[in-house]
Amino acid sequence: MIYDERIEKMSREEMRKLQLERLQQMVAYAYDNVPFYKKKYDEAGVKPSDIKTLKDIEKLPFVTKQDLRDNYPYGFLSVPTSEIARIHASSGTSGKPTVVVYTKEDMEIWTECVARMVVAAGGRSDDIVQICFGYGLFTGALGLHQGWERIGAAVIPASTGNTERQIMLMKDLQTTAIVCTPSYALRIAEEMERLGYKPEDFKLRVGMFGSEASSDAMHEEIARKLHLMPTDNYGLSEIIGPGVSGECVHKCGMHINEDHFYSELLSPDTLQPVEDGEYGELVLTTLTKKSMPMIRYRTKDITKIDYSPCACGRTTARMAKLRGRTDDMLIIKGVNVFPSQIEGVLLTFPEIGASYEIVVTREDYKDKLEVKVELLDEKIIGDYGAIESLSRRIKNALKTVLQIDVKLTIVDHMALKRFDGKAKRVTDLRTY
Ligand code: DLL
Repeated sequence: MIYDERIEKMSREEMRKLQLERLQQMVAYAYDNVPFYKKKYDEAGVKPSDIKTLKDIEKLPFVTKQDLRDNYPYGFLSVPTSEIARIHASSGTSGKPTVVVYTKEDMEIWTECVARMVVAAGGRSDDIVQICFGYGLFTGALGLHQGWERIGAAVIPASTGNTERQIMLMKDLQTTAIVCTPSYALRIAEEMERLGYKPEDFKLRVGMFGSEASSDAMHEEIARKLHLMPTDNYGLSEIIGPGVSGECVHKCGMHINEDHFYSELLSPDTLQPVEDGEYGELVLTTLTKKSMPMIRYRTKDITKIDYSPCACGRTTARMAKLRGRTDDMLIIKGVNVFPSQIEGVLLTFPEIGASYEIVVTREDYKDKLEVKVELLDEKIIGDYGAIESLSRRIKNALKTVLQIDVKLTIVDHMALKRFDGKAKRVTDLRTY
């Protein structure tokens, strides 16, 4: 099944033509309505009328997450606040989130984009779907919710946590589809086993997983343990939330909603386009967003793109599973964690030194975060009760900021590695 054949099976020439028309309109719209773009383009000496081909997009400056922070909260808004229909936000380093807004029209586009992905993933109107993403400012839960609702499915807004209760709902309400992070899907499978259930005790058949990286092996394990068809889907708050791209059941890359999002792949070093088929940083441009146009937004996500037609009949470009990110943002159990957030907490404890090390591992598909710190306070060296109490206080403070559990290891002063140049604080041992 294809949700919108006209778009999803469009020839490459037609798609390129549609993208160019929309890009020209979007650049002019942004220039006229968002002072940020006017200033940047004037400084760079480019005018909206310079966009004569899609390649001309390369003349335009980039937008980064820092630009969004600098213009917090409404600096990129291109409509009066009275036209805002929804506000979401993603977590940030400084305690201030990145705010993203939608007009009624944007909400409609978002819903359509997710509905296409749901159908591509095998979703049907007779499905009962349990959304196990956190409802709130995060775009994941409501974004997927709207798309499933649009195709006529029954939606259970279960939200996150309380896995035993999730499983009870899944069984009693005869859930046929689940939406969550891939690691949470495995957590559910583990808990089902512990409770003595077998996959046959459930009616699950479809799983849509996203918001964090997952490997093919992980999907195979989910399929084996939950007896469902798992697919991956990708998105980011700044662009729309979930709905940028999603796998079909052939699982050979995530189909990009190209009529709404124009993608470029650039070398993060030279910022020039990579060769066809090579990995590069994904740079996205919203072609239709009314409230907060994003033109050449640097996602920092590394992927590659395949333009060949897919066995499902869709002609839209497919992006490969992400290979990583160019910046230091870690995604742990689906939660965005910046080393600087950890550093901020550690610095409030005078008993420990300024050196620290962050180690991320993945055991049984579960992310684990370890933070190593050095004990400075000579008064408590050898006093195990005092060290234990300090450790508990640091762990609690980290949990409050990060919202995930941290393993804290306190080592002797000078036991951690020192650096001459730039310090490497993070060791990510996950292989995905
Ligand atoms: O995670 C949007 C989303 C929600 C996508 C639910 C899919 C499902 P943010 O919180 O802004 O938005 O985080 C965006 O998460 O730049 C990627 O680094 C990462 N990410 C999202 N989807 C995937 C995926 C949502 N399928 C950041 N695979 C992005 C790997 C992903 N990483």
